[in-house]
Amino acid sequence: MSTLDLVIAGGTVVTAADSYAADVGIRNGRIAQIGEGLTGSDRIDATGLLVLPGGIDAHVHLDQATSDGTVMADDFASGTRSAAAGGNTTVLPFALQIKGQSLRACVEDYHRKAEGNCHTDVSFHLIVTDPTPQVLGQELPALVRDGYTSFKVFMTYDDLVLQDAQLLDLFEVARRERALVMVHAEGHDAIKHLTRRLETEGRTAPYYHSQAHAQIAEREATHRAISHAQLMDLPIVIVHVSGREPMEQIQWARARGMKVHAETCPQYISLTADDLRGLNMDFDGARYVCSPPPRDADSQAAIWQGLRDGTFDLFSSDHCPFRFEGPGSKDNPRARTSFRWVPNGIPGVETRLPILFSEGVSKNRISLQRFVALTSTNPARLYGLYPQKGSIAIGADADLSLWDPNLIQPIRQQSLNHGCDYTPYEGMEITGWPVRTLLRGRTIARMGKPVKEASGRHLSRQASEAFA
Ligand code: DUC
Ligand code: ZN
Ligand code: ZN
Repeated sequence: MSTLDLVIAGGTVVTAADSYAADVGIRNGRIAQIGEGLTGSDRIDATGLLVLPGGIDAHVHLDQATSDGTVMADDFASGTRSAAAGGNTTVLPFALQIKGQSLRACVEDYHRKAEGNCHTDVSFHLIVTDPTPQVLGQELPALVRDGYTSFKVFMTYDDLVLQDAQLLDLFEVARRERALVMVHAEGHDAIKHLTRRLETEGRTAPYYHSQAHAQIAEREATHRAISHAQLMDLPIVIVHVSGREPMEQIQWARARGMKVHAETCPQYISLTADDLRGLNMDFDGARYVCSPPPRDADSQAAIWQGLRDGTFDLFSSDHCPFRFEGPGSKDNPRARTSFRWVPNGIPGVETRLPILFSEGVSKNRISLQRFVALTSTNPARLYGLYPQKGSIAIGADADLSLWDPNLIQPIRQQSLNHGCDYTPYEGMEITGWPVRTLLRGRTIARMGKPVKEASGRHLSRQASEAFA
């Protein structure tokens, strides 16, 4: 047998099933041997470190068009550099169809933005906003067959919302083509009604975003999406579940044998609606505006329970970065007039894994195995990347993140690599950090700093295991 290119020696290998002491041997970018006393041309000493499959962040927004022309703070270069520094080796951003645009054209356009700029591997989900007969009958089926095997739909936002009849049409195509649908479940009419009422009452500060996007509206839409999926016999993913009530809908469906998968995000365990109050109901609260918004302590406790008991399959960042200073937010005169104009989204691709590790593993709320399942193995399985990605096994890509479980340091904006000018988690004390990230056996980040070269590729994907 030929020599190994690299051995990660002396660490503790952690997968979604096990933890054990072993060396990991890498050849031609793949894991070639797992065992004791391995030797190779090169060696990384992982004594005292955990060796995990690289993080897979299945929900990030990079360089995505917005309805008012606000530019996202991260393009592919900065967003994937930030991802790599945070222990990720693959991210899944969204190729968004603008209404009236061909879906194929928007995918090609997104590839042009990504080409040569990726520091991690990437694979595109689609966002379908205009399900014309051409999209339903030709473009979408062809794209799914080309390896874009998942797409997102929105139940709110004026420029993105789909009516129930359109959702049902899309679900039918998804069932036939075996595409996994990700649902943004918030009831549009309820949000519009509450927004109007709050504005009439003069309640326009960023905090009121959390009241307009009420948990009841999320619960209702979650149930509606589940019912549509049941009618079409379709597995779905409810993304960015924020609290107890929508989560209970998912449990209700699962208890009846429906294939409803669920994702939650760092903001729903680390923030509450009170953060949107800012210093004194001022504009500082705009730093925490995202949809759905963070809820309350009761919802945080429910989300933790769901992370432990398997209600949640996925823990993604929903990285959706807008700068606080500049036309995107603080200096946008419209945003000052009402929360409705504040861009919905916060950064988090670099802090997702440290937050879950620290709050979950280090504080004994979840096991290391569950951490790996939620952040790498399940996303790989659900989005058609397994077993190439998401595990430490012979033949898999050598995508690894090495963790120092005892390294304690706070999250600081000045140390992050994203294009955003703030982090909502400033000062949060973190125990356990990724100290080195490898993509196909090449180091892409060390001690929170990405390397220069961009060696990431676009991955075409299989059908989701949800259809198995
Ligand atoms: N939905 C997302 O998935 N991300 C940011 C904003 C939103 O509404
Ligand atoms: Zn969404
Ligand atoms: Zn999102």
